Amino acid sequence: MRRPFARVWTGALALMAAAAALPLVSPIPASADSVVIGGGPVRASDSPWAVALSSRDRFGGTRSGQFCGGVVIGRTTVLTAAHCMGRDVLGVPLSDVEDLKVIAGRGDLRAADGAEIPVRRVWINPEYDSYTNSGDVAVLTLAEPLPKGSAIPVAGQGDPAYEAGTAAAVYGWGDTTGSGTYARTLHSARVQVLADAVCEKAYPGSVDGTYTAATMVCAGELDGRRDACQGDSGGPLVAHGRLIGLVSWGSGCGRAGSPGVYTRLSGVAGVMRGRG
Ligand code: 4AZ
Repeated sequence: MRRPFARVWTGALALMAAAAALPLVSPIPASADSVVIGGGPVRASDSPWAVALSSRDRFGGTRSGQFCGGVVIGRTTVLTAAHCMGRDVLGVPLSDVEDLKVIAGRGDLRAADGAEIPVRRVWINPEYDSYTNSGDVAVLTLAEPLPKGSAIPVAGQGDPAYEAGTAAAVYGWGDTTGSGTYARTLHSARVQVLADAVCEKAYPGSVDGTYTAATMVCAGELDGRRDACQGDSGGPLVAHGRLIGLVSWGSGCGRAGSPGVYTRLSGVAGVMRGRG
């Protein structure tokens, strides 16, 4: 696949999973100094809806097996990116992953606090297109409910939180440098919702994907610096206290002219409602 994170895990499989530091795969390191890219650590209790997806079998135990992010939208319902459930990320078909879990209430992946809840069911958006990256969402149903107050509301169609210029924040345990430095604690970066035209220009169609305004949100800063990165995929983009996006893709991390691209929740709500 095209995403550096995916390429790392695909080739490496479980052997590499145990390694503390992953090799640099992205050709151009981001300029930023700290997370997600250009953010900082946050308390997990302040964002209980930000969860980690884990498989120790696939990714080793050093960081609780974290490999993607997720977002709690109901006590047994977690959203993530469809591509996080794919072979390019997991290294094997999803059906071969026997210990897929959601980790909630744990900011520090080396700690043992919070809850680890097995995933009972996975729905992958049948309209997900791995070439354009459109419709990059999956719904996980948990075996047990998370505590009350864990869920974040989802911004519906027409919500002003989607408007360009809106202040937003992205959360994750992913690469903080663009060079394979995976965070041990939950980080967040402030970004802004950018006009669709910015991403339409940046991503008119290439091996990375094609920006499609109906199903994607463009966010970051015009001069780069603050962004999501490898390992943040599936995690939340929040504005006005509501979920507007899931970390999906982009070209590199924190680069001027290459904003982050997120799954637009209002754009996939219809297909999610109809899931069987
Ligand atoms: C990834 O590979 C990825 N800068 C996630 C987010 C971004 C780029 C790549 C956005 O998971």
